[in-house]
Amino acid sequence: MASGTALIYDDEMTSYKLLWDNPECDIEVPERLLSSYEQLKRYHLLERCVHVPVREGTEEEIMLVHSSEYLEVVKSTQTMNEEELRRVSGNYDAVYFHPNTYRCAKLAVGATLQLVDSVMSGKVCNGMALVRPPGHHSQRNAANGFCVFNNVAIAAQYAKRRYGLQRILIVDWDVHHGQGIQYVFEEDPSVLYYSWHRYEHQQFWPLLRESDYDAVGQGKGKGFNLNVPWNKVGMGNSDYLAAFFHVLLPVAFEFVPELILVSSGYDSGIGDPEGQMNATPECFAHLTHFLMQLANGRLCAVLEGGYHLKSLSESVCMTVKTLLRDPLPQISGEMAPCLSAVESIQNVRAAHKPYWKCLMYEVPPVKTAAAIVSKADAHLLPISVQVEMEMNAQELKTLVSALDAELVKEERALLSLQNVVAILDKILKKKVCNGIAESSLASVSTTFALKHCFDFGLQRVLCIVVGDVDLELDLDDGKILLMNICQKQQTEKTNSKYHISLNWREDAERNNFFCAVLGFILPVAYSYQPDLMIIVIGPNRSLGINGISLLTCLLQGLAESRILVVIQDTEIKLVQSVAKTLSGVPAPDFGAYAPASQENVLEIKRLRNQLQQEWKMLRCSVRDWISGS
Ligand code: X5A
Ligand code: ZN
Repeated sequence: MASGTALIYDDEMTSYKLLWDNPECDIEVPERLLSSYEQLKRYHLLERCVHVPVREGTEEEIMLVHSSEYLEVVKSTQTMNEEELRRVSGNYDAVYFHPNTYRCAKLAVGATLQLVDSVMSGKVCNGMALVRPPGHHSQRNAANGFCVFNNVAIAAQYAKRRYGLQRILIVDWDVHHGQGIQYVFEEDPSVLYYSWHRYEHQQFWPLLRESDYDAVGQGKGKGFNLNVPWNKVGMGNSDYLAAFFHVLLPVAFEFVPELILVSSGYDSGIGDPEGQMNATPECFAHLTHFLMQLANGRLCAVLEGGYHLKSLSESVCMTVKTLLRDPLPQISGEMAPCLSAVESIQNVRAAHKPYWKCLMYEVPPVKTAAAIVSKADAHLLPISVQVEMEMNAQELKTLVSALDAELVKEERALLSLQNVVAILDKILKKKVCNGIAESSLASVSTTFALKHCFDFGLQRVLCIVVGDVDLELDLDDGKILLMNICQKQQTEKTNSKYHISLNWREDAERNNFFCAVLGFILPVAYSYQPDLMIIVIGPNRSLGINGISLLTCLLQGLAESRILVVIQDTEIKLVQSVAKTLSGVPAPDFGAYAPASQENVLEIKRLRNQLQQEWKMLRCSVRDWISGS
């Protein structure tokens, strides 16, 4: 990997200045460059850099961003007298021309491109260009805000062309919005433009609506323009760091830039008359350091604004020192962003949520959905559970009539389906992982739900019925494995591979249903490998809430945890606990170990013997294994 830091500077860029009285422009002085350069010398940073000469940007290069008409206008200012210069300057917002402006503007473009070439060729790893005039406000047909040619925008277009780059990140930490850069790349997803700027609800120059956080880019470029508007002055180190942590850096790491261009204005630093912000020079060391971790360290910093000579030159030094890989200085101040900063950050993040995964998945996806008949009971559900309104009646009718022409005629049956279908639909479409639905006719709605599953294309559904719910199902083809957990002691009962009755009498004092779950239900379920599970809970249950919770918890290992729990309305008091279990609360405490009753132990044994040929996960002895193979 390349090492070394380029520094690009030429005295000649100090050869233009404001010739008349104009309080808006008089801060942009040649001393900005001189004092920065002197300070680099004083800190012995200059001698540690690789010096690259400047050159003029060519007309062709300038026209990567600007029109030839505009280029001709700027060119024509070389030979103008003061009066003519004033007139041309007056055609633009916050601009002054001097006979040397054109020459310096060409050098500023060329210096920036020399820097890009030094980094892209591997001559150095990173670098800084100290240039005047700045560039980020200038536009295709206009000078603006002391800027003549858009050095950084030209550099990005140049790097795309010359080096075939596909992703360039432009970080504009100048305190003004680089609207010129935004306009150039608005529709271009290959250039991600990030700018924070003093905004004050559009009361600060350049007073543009499109500087706000909701300007996210256009067309193919949506998501590739990030504006962080500061609505208060006095933003400091912690506000800038927070914007980096919570907006720029996550997106930049997801973007994976191949080159970083920094529109490196220091009017965002403490003491600056334009910015009125509070960030200390050390802050720029940290900002630089973070950006150096991207794009293989390929970073080009290009001077934009910065009007407090001391603050400017110290901040330039901090940037160069960091590029040279010196240890980072301590950052001062209480590390807490202010409310207004956090508001802006929140707004940008929200505006960009549709475009960046790192912002999208910050809220965990809804795991559990619930639909219950009485919405008044909704408060019983854990807050993470999404409460569903039942499906709209027409939608439901269409769906039902497609699958069951008879059912659609029965009003009561139809009603009982609403909740179940609404939740099942969400699960099948993977909008939620699992869900719970109350039904007035659990048998009808479960039967229908199963039809809907197969219509959707599922292969195997495990259906566990707890309590009295009669399902009329065709169980021969193995698409459904039906397991009834009941308390009726049916002596004459034949268990088949896909229809199993487990007679389980819960012992009031002892919570030992886990014997049945581990010894029988789970091995069978794992052998079956369902792609959805439906647990139906009806009246006359032989299982209490603890048993049901345990079952629900442990079954989540199957079918990507896709479980639909259908609860008959008589059993509504279970909703809260089941919803908790589904949303991830661990199974309830089972108390001290107690062996299962003799009847229960025998029942498990009997079922194991009957079914271990079919469901091989039931084997737990060598004898089982031999007899089964
Ligand atoms: C490059 C830059 C600022 C122009 C301010 C005009 N321009 N009020 O910082
Ligand atoms: Zn600025």
